Amino acid sequence: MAEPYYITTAISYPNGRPHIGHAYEAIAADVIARHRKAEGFDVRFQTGTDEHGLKMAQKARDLGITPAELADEMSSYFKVMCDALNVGYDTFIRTTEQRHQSAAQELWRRMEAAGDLYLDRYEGWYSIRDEAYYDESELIAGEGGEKLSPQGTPVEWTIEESWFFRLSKYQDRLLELYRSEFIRPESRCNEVTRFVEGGLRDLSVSRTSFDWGVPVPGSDGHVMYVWVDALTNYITGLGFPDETGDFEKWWPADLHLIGKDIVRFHAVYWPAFLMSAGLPLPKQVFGHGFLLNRGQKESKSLGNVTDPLALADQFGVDTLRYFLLREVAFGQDGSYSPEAIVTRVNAELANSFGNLAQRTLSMIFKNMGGELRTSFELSDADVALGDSVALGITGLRRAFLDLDFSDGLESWMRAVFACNQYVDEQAPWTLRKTDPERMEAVLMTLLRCVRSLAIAVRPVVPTAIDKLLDQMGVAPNERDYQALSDGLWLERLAESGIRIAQPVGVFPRLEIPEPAQ
Ligand code: ME8
Repeated sequence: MAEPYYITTAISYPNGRPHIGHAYEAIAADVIARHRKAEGFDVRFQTGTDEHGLKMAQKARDLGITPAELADEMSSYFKVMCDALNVGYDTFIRTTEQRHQSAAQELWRRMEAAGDLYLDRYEGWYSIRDEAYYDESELIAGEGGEKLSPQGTPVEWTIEESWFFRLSKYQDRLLELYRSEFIRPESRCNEVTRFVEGGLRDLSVSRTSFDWGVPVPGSDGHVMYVWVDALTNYITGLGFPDETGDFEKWWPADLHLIGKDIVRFHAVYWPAFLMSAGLPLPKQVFGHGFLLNRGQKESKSLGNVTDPLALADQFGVDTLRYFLLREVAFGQDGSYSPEAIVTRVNAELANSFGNLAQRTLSMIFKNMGGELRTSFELSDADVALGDSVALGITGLRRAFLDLDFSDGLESWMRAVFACNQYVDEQAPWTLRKTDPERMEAVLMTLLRCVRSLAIAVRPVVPTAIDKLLDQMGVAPNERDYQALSDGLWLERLAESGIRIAQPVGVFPRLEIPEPAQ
């Protein structure tokens, strides 16, 4: 039976429309999910929206609507974004769903039963934007000398009666956990380790100043701190508190993919809540970097906020996906601009791989009447090319398993370059007159390489690759990595008499857009 693999993204605040950071995270998670499927895992992929908390309540008030109305409208845009970007989640959780309330309340009861919750008074610096309290020592000074959170957001001195979670009790167990590969990349693991080594204070986990949240069981007037509720989403989607069925099959999650700003919540609070409730811990938390617009953070005041769907419309969904994973070293911050997208995609997808595939198919169409051969004699050069391609693909697979996408794609590109060099050296267009049999062997060698390279990169650019594989007569159920060895394909070719028709390019060259007037 296939091994289960459960991956989640953060659930986004639907207090506005999705931005490029949301698109980046969703695309990366989708590529991981598709890659794991191609590797033969049984994959479950969950995303969703985080609809409670003060941030949502305040935004709704500003707009003169209820938080539920705001959540309903905005949450739908996140689903639209996933559909538009070909992000194939299995579950989309909304934290205002009844099933989620039940799950969060059950987690609460278990933490209470473990003796980890107590009532006290809370005073501290609270950032509504981050939905987090900060210690005085963590604050930074703004331009006008005002106090700001470490994320640069405004903080207010807040006093309220609150339930507390005995976070301090879990310090040693958490530090022990960080000695495994629980937090990645390493730099984030070091940050969190230093934070926890500095000593943990108990965490305020309920609010009385507003009611837009999950009610605390048996404690009128208290709603749960939004992060307690939000983190629970990862098990709500599996049917918790029912611990049979999906929960049993998929929990613990293999990977929580999140941005670097929320690593602390996932690597400190979440495992501590789970330890308290006696539930297994997720296997890994990966904090990816931030995406910057020409090196700058997007913000309404700078007027540089990009709608990810407009970007996808302009450049194509597959090409945007490829660019984001290829350009940014996963885990670090990255920058994008229309020029960078066009340059990267033209060089690698259009001119290198696209051109290779198009040249190969059209030469087979023109010079062999589209008919394929299943037996041909291989020269040393053909065998060497096959080896280079296999090496490139092994490099991609290994790097992708390690979430090192840009390295993986670089390895794949090296194999594409080897193919293009082979075409130039073998010059099949001259063989046509001098040695047609050799020409056929060259074109078939290329076709085999194109097929393998296409299958390898399919998790990143699924739509274009499926169009290409359709043109090559590769059956839809023979596009996973198991099909990389081409014995099966050649056998089917022999039976089916597939022909290559006049090919249609799948990676068009892009133009750098004119700057807006
Ligand atoms: O943090 N580049 O929601 P959110 C890359 N609801 N990633 C970015 C980014 C950028 N410029 N800006 C944000 C929340 N992100 C909580 C999560 S999970 C139980 C609750 C990432 O809508 C961010 O790091 O502010 C996070 O992983 C995700 O987008 C959602 O951010």
